[in-house]
Amino acid sequence: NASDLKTVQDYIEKYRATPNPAYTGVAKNKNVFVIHLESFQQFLINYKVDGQEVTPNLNKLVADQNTLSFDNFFNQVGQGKTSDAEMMLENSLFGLPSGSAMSLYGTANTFEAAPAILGQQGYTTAVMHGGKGSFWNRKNTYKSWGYDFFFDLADYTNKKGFYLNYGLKDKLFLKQSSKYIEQLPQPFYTKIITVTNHYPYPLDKENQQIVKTDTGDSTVDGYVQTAHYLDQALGEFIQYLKDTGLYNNSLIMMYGDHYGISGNHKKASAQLFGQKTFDDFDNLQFQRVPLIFHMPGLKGGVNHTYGGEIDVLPTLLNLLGVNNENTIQFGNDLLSSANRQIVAQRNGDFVTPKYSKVSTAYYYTQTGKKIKKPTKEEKDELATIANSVTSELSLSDRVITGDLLRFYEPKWFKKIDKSKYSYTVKDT
Ligand code: GP9
Ligand code: MN
Repeated sequence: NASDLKTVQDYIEKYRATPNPAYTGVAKNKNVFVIHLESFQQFLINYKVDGQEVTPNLNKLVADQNTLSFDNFFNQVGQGKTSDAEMMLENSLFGLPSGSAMSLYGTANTFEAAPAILGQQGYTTAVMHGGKGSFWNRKNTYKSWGYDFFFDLADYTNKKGFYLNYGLKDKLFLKQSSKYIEQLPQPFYTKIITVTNHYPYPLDKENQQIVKTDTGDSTVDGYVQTAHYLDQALGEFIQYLKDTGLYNNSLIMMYGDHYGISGNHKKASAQLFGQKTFDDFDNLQFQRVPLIFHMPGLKGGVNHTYGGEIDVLPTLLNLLGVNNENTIQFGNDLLSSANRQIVAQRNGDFVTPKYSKVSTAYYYTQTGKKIKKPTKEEKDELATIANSVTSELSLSDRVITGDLLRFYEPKWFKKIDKSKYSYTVKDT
């Protein structure tokens, strides 16, 4: 009920980090491309197989002086995988402890999502995905989030050999997306969801343009190949943006949604890094995924702040100069010096610049050494962090399971009328 909302609001206001004013509005009224890099982990950046870069295009992008990237940025998904990433990125709300929040609550709940917020700032908003529109209940959830358009598999040409695993192959998908992109009134906000780099990483022969790794674990070894393919697709897409001039008036944001190599492949993971072992601590650190912002004129560099997917929306809204006061968002601006840098995992584990927790074990983040006998001071610090992790996760769950945003009516935000969104999805 409404008093639950007050509890949530009090918590959020207590820890809200004032956004970094040096970045406020630097991307005002720019088009925004949000590019979802399927199963893409941070370690792939600058990783080489047999001397060959797996992701030359992303490496070049990250090194660009107008690219701001984060190297201590973590995925925070649970069972909802891609859908949890989408929920966090566009609402700054966590996925649920089990199941997918988009599937369970996406249709009925009230949201204050990025497309709704930006739509009210004059943006046209669209999602493009070469997979089935019913997957993860996207077709309904996107209406609740205020997306003007959703282009799914049915809106793309799908000839023999175009489709692989969960959707159109990324190169074909991105190429065909141009016809929709070019029709969007500017400024636009468009989320482009890639899919080829998805478990179990199959790829047709002609697109295999880098050798597999040789750990002997058949699912792990294909990962670099599909990641390389995704990188090539991105390279072509960036070239397209340059050719059309969109590159010059757009902010490009890219993120990896979650791991590609799960914790069930520790032996192979150790081999990827020439390590003897790969323990729970290593696996937690392995949850890093890229977060990249590129825009001509953007003050770039590699930022080492610890953060996660929950923090993206406030960071993005600050770059776009959109007022974000009093919002029900659990994340904070990653560029703010007041960001507490406590990165929750959905299961209650956490990472901070100082400490990492995996189930009942604590480690020093910088060395990976287990904390066997914490001092009194360390104990207190760890308890404080653990408390705030539990609080933010459970309060976020209350927002979703109690549909609390229906009670929230800030003056600056008009609630989304779902019935006004008429796009249909033909695969069901
Ligand atoms: C399918 C895709 C995959 O449309 O987004 O989702 P995932 O299996 O990664 O959660
Ligand atoms: Mn995914």
